[in-house]
Amino acid sequence: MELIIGPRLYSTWSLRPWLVLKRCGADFTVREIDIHADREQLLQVSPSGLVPLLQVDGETIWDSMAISVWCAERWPEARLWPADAHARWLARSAACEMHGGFMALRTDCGMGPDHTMVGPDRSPPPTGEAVERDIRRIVALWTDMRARFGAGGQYLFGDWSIADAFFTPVATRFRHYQIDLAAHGDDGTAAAYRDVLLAQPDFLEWSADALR
Ligand SMILES: N[C@@H](CCC(=O)N[C@@H](CS)C(=O)NCC(=O)O)C(=O)O
Repeated sequence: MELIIGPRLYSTWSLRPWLVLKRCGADFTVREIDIHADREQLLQVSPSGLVPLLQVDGETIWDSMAISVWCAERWPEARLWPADAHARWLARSAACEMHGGFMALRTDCGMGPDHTMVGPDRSPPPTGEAVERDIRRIVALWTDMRARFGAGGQYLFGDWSIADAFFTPVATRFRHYQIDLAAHGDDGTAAAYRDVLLAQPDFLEWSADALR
């Protein structure tokens, strides 16, 4: 089984299914393609011209959410969605909102050049109504889900789930762009959750590999 990804430094879409596969304990190899410098290699393997892709059982599964859902089917014991039905409905809603939305945040706060960067070299916070709206919405979503379903653990729905994989790149953006969550309605819950995502061991492994 091979996961084909873009450069670890900025391919946020690649990070998500990689975290999910790690969580499953999957035995997989990784092929990193420089998607801008090596378009030819990308187009040879990718029907959509995008990464990530999972090559498995003679098929190429494309799209980070499709790969994550495939993992949830293949490894039910990994409990990639919450066991509680209400939590599960909303975990899927939250992950899908991230997968399909927050365009202003994505546009104004690109992942590069270095999502692991901390200290004085970090980028200044973005300005603009649309990105402010996205940040407020994420703070409200995180706060609400943590309050309702987070009691059993540190993650959005208690135990780690696919929703956490999808929000990890948001946490890196909040750190990199020095976004003051309190100024966007946070009572401390969202900042604490951001820090949990940034300290998750698999994410730290990805970050270390990215800087190698
Ligand atoms: N909805 C897709 C989005 C994938 C995507 O946009 N991937 C970016 C890399 S982070 C890409 O392959 N870009 C290559 C290009 O635009 O040429 C998913 O979830 O996998």
